[in-house]
Amino acid sequence: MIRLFDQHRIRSQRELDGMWRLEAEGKVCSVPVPGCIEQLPDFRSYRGRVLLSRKIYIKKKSCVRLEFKGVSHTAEVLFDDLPVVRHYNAYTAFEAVIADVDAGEHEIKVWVDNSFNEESALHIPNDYYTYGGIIRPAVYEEISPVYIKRLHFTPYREKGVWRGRTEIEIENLGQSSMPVRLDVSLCRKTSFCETEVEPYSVKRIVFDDSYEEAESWSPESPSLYFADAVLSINSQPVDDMIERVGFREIAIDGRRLTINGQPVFLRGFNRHEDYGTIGSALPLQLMAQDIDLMQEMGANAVRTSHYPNDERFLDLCDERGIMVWEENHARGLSIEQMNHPNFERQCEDCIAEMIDQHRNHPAIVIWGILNECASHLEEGRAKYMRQYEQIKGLDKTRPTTSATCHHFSDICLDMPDIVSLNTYTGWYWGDAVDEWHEKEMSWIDSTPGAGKPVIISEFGAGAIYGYRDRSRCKWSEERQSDIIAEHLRTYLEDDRITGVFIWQFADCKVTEENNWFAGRAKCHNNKGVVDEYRRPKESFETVKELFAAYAQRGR
Ligand code: ADA
Repeated sequence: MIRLFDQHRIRSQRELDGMWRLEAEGKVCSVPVPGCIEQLPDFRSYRGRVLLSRKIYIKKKSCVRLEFKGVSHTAEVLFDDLPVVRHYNAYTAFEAVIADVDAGEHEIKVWVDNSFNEESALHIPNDYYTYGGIIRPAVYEEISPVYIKRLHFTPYREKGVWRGRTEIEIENLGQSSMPVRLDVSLCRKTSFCETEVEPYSVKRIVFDDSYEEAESWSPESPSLYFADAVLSINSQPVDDMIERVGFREIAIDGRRLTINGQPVFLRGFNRHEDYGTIGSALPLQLMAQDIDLMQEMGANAVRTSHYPNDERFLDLCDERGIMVWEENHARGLSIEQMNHPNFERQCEDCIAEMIDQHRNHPAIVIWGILNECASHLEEGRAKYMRQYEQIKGLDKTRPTTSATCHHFSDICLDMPDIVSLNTYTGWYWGDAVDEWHEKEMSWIDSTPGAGKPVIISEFGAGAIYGYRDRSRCKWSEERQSDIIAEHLRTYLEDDRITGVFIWQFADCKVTEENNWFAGRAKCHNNKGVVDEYRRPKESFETVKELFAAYAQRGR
């Protein structure tokens, strides 16, 4: 399954799922796609390049479009042994369009590299695991030489009525100019335009309509609509694209985040895409189960720590009214790591792809960057500035933030719309949570972050599933429950806070190449409220009880 709805009725699209041939180091076997190579007996801790391949059959001479939703972490794709695209980063989609492909059998090869090589600035040994493989769905399509490249929808309110700006890009792969007609339907409104697309070019067409019958999207009532674009040549439909959208406006009102003018309180979890037996290639069933468990605890938000997530997960959040803080791929990078020659480009590529590919999801309410990177240094500040500016240049409709761990020393709080703090009082350092919190809030008031909404973006404690100890000592489920409860009581009572994200939803695997993380029991980050197999720890009930108690009070 590619998305939770059909994106095409006219375009021929088939999924590249199933068993692919895997060749590496003289071994040949087969691996399921989507899937992680680590699920194979000979590749459980493999780091390096593998070659994945399979055949496809093209019914009639056409242009072929390949799209990979996620290959971890670097992909080099060949079509009939010709290189067609290269992509870095496991967490954003990429495509290749190949013109004039003859009917018949063709071969797709993908060199996949998950090594921590010198080219990689973002996939490095870290407190999560970089798996290997085609970890998310992939498709191949037979498209018209003139086709719809993308559809972006931006809702906005005007004089109490919903309006929407629909931007559509049409690409002409052919050598002659092409007269086309474009019809767009949304929420019982249809618009069309007729135009000409020059050879070898992309043309952008913008519709801007009012939608009097549109119901607002909100966490309580997540109404969704299909924007359906059809491209015709000589009155013959040749391509289409369907996107699912929602009518809602995000804003900041004083210290509160608002949706459609209503203040919201984010009761959330940080969630890695990682599951005990299958790594980062979660199928829809397990994504849905994760959201079921988070909602059972009373959560209404999730942070995609620390990278853009699978679109099917975002589709589920759209349908369930789960608010999403999505962020670019970065975790805990020092200024030396931020000075890696590829860092800026790899971050900016990730931001551009994340926003281009995910901006239509109404559930995404915040764009985040650079979790716990060098925001306490002038050198780091310049890089933060560039990334915030890039986001605002691409999408002004969502607030920005970045989770900092530079308590009392962060020098970037003037940039984001929301101040976000990762704080591990009670786990990494002593103090009473409320005392530390007051010190932190006073410090913020002395910075340019004063008066901005504040999110406590991480707090929590480790616990080994099944380890119970009446002394409530460290690593027991009881201690984790106590620490999370103390944090929640402090933050849920504080109306200067507009949201909390518990670290973390589920235990996740970490890399052994870094001693600090490898020191973690089981080589996992054990701060999950459930373990890597989604077995609940004692804190599951504690969170459920406290989220429920405060939800009744509008928190
Ligand atoms: C940091 C980081 C998380 C995780 C956490 C921890 O806040 O943002 O990814 O590593 O620490 O468990 O220590």
